Amino acid sequence: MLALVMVLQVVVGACGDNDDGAKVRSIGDDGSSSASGSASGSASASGTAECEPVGDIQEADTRVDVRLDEWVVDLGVPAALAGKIGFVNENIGEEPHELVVVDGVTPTDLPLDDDGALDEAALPDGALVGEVEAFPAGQTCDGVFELDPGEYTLLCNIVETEESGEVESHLKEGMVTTFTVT
Ligand SMILES: [Cu+2]
Repeated sequence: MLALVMVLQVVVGACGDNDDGAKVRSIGDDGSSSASGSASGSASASGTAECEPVGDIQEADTRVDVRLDEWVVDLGVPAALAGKIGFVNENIGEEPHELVVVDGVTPTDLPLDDDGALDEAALPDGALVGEVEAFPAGQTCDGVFELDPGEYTLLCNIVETEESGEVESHLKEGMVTTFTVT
């Protein structure tokens, strides 16, 4: 399995070298480098960072399978009990994706910017719980968040600018869903 993952990473890395002109950004990107030290320079340069897990999935009280694809956030279960909830995010698509966790703001009430992406700064204080930042297709990247009872919105907030100048917001394309914690 490890060998397979390494092969996939090499493939992804190769794609990153062949710059197709698309740019990827994600909210909360502070430019920090991978703590694992395994991310290749080319991947970082293209904006397609390797997986940086959030928290320790081994410490999660509950695991929720999440499948990220163009253009859907597909949850294995729609709800879970409060506590440390570990989202096991599998990117089954062809592009990098991420998972942003928002507390108490429904999909239709999300503040949007001009690109149709979530305007993080316009969220109410404390609504942005956290995120698993963009990671490549074919990989699985975990994120553990301590969640109180409530209604949450999960989304991918990647925006790509094509060479043509066309802007593609993954949120606008439909990568958003709701999740209930009881
Ligand atoms: Cu996405």
